[in-house]
Amino acid sequence: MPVEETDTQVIVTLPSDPTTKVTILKYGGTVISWLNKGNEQLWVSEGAFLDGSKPVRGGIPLVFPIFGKQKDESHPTYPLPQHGFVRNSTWEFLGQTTANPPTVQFGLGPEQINSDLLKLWDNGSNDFTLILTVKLEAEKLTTEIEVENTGSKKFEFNWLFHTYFKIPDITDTLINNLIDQKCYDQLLKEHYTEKSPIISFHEEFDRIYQSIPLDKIFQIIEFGKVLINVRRLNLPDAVVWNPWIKKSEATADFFPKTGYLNMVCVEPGNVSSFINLNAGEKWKGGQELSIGGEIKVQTNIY
Ligand code: TA6
Repeated sequence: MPVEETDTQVIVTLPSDPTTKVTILKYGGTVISWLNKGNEQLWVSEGAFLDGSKPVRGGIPLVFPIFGKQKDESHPTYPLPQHGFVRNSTWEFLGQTTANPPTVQFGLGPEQINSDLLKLWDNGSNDFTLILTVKLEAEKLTTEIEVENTGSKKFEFNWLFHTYFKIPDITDTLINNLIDQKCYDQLLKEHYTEKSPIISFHEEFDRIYQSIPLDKIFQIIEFGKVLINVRRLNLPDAVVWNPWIKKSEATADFFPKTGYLNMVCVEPGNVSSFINLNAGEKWKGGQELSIGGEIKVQTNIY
């Protein structure tokens, strides 16, 4: 069955290959599994809560209307919890939009959001509709979001797909095509230009790469082989994160504690600035995740 709905999940299977499927938890609209020919591509903590009690630690949590924690006390998103309130709200399954490639949609509006959380944003005065589209193809998963301002006044927001990729070993993992990009290092609290032709990991890593040309595709590489390609659709930024040892140990739902060795987050978003949406306007952004292929060096590394 190409699309199966349970009380809490929707499972989409590729008609041509029953071992290729994607599972979306209605809570948070969180993709919690992407099997490509039976091989899991996403990392989910063994301590993740899948019962709707906490945002999922892993998969593809959704971040809106604020990335991180707002530091400007005067900003309407200041009172909101880290990463906003859509990863901890239950989305409505809207159904299948196309048969091949199988594509499904989920919707979220103010009425589905915890009222205590909703009123933290502009006193609950913003009206909006979010539509999440998940498309499954052979060797490829695309997730897109459409944000519509259905209210009578403008608002501004961040969006991010907080994608956790499953990898064999972070110490053998490289990410390319970020050289010469401006970034904000969340650990050093500094802005600088990335000088490494290829990113490698040997400690906690938490950088927001900003205003990257959309033709830049990030490749997660191991031993000269492309594991995953990350292409952004209308999302200028990307966060790269690995919690490493201390942060993993300090994060209650992060299990096993050695799990940092087997995951890396590459998170397409619009987080270094806000998207302004006037009443009646719509905005769209997405990520296209594909498997394998040739290494493409898109930067001048010589
Ligand atoms: O995307 C990276 C990041 O902002 C890190 O700074 C870290 O906080 C991570 O998100 C996880 O955040 P969470 O709220 O899910 O624990």
